[in-house]
Amino acid sequence: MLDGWVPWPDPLAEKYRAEGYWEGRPLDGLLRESAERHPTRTALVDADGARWTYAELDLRADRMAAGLQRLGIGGGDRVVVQLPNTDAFVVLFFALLRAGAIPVLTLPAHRESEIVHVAETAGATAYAIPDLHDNFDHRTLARALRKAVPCIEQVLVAGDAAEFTALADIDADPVPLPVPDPGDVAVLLLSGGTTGKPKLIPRTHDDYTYNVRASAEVCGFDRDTVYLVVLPTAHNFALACPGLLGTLMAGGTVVLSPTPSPEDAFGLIEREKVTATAVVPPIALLWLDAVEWEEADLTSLALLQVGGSKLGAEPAARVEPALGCTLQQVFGMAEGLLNYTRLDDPPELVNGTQGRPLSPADEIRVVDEDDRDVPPGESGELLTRGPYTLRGYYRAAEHNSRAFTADGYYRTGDLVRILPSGHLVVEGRAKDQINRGGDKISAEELENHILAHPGVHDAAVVGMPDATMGERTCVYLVPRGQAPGQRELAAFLTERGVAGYKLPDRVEIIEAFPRTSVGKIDKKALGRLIAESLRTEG
Ligand code: J2J
Repeated sequence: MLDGWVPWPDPLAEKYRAEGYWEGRPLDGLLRESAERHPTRTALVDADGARWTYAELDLRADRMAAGLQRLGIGGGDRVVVQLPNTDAFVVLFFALLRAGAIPVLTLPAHRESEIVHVAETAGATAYAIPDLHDNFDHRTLARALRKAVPCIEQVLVAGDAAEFTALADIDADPVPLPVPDPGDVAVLLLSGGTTGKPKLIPRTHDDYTYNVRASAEVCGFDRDTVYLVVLPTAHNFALACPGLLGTLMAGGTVVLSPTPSPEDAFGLIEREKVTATAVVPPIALLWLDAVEWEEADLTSLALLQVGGSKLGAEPAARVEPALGCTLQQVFGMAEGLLNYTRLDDPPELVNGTQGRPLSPADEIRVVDEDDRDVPPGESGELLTRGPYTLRGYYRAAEHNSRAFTADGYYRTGDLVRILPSGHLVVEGRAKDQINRGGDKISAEELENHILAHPGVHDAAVVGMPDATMGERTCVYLVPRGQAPGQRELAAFLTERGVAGYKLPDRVEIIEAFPRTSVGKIDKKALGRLIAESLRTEG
């Protein structure tokens, strides 16, 4: 059993088992069971049109699992996985589970700063990468990682492995595989983060399998579902809500799109007769426009899930007429709780809310700053606990004491109000985070990097409103001598190994920060200041 994670208290775990939320099945079992049920159906299709049946995918995972064991990878080892939307991700994900290892899922955009921290925190022994992706050589990052984190013993590469191990060579005749305790951690997901460093989210076989199964039910996934993976496979939304795992559980077909661009995605929707997909609002907006000029047949598309940041009611109402499919708003989090609008909800709820909790066992509270429940219908911070919501971040005892209530509710940092129907409307955010079109940026983490610049005396990162992205990132700097401009700062942060999506969109110089009555930087005032500047600039 992995140490350093916080399990559910025994009475709750027993309740979730007794009430059938947790079925005691290993997460990889969803592929095994579908392979047994319909071995010859198509499980996976990549952008180039390569196809794998369920039997083929299942066997590839078994063979790679045996190969991983031969390399000494298994037994609770943590493996940092950073692979783009390719079959290599899918096969490795199941192979790691079967070998008894724990995938630690990172995004292709992450760089040295994030990967080193994640590998260190996870105590990872291996790192899986593509050779080149998006003009970036991940093998260079792997070399830096091995220097910084000596516990990384192996680097597994999809493509040209250089001095490392090629994923294609990790192949051996299937061997009997260990059977995991379903109550144990299956996978570690990355949190959007509100603190100086990203946090890891432990998800167990029981809880994640339930997350996938209940999501697939609510979204009506079945063997006729053809799901297009548009967001990174490593993102909880595209992976498990219901995502690629929900599709495989239902016996449908997963199609991998290399990017969310209309050129790639629309072409695949037409070619593979895709029925469902999930995107963030900026992509939804782009697609709504792109139907005007992209000549693709999208008639197969029945469901567009949109989540990750708030979708406005106006574009929401345009989805069905423009794309000819049902819209589903999803307000989810890698930490657990998922809210979905239901497929038969009336338009005012589908377009105007962010859905209602997935599970009857989800417990939610909306509280004021003193943790007191607000009157029904009023706005406050959302707290939640339930059968698929974490009880603590991995190896983060000190942070956990603040991020959870004494009775185990997770403080989401989201401001919501609840309608009489039980649907939630996201009204804003109490956490110090920027949501840049679904990409989450911890203000504190970015500020810490910026403070290392010699021309910066102090820094405060705030969101600024943006029509497409919802918000973008603005940093207010109090200079020390010559303050860096936006481009210099971007180069400095890139050199430090910060992911590209975290680079500030705008730099503002200020002599001194506005302060709250207790002397903290008044970020609300800074947010108003930049919003006002944007308005006057028109
Ligand atoms: C407003 N804010 C939202 C929404 C997430 C499905 C969908 C999304 C995520 C995700 C996910 C929002 N409107 N519709 O994991 O499975 C903001 C909230 C939330 C945070 C979680 C999934 N949907 N958000 O976005 O872990 O602030 O997960 O707490 O990346 O995104 O971010 P993340």
